[in-house]
Amino acid sequence: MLTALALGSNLPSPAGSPRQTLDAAVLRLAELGQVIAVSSYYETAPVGFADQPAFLNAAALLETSLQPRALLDRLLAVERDFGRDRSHGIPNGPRTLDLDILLCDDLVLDTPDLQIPHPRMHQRSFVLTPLAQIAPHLVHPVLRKTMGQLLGDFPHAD
Ligand code: PH2
Ligand code: MG
Ligand code: MG
Repeated sequence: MLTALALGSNLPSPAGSPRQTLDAAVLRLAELGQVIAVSSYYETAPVGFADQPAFLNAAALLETSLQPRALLDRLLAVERDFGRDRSHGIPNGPRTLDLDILLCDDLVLDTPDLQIPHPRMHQRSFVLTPLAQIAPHLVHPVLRKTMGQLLGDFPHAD
């Protein structure tokens, strides 16, 4: 299935700076399927918890035969390999690496630990800006708008 992923980092990881971390994370994604596209890296102001470093955010398209639940487990393992520690994190706080599933084809899934589409993706320009760069015509299966349209809905899209 064609999967859209969000990548984010705002702390150094064992791979180095956030930029080096995203570079290394993309290489790990290639172990999970075929990486179809990777966006530019965007420096973004933190959303939700302001007192933390700026993020580096990106999006990727991954063609994978893994089912979403299995893909999530693999992404969480990659996050851990890059030093992500979920045991004492502030919600929305700083992280070495965040890998989120945004969309999987036109699947709609609502389980306690995995919701697809990502429930906040359409409210976050740090997600929509990179995703609309690489997949402007991809359609949100619930809102029935393209990524380009969702980004355009932002009054102050940057
Ligand atoms: N991730 C969050 C919370 N806030 N802000 C930015 N700019 N980028 C993120 O990736 C981000 C965030 C929780 O996942
Ligand atoms: Mg996230
Ligand atoms: Mg996450």
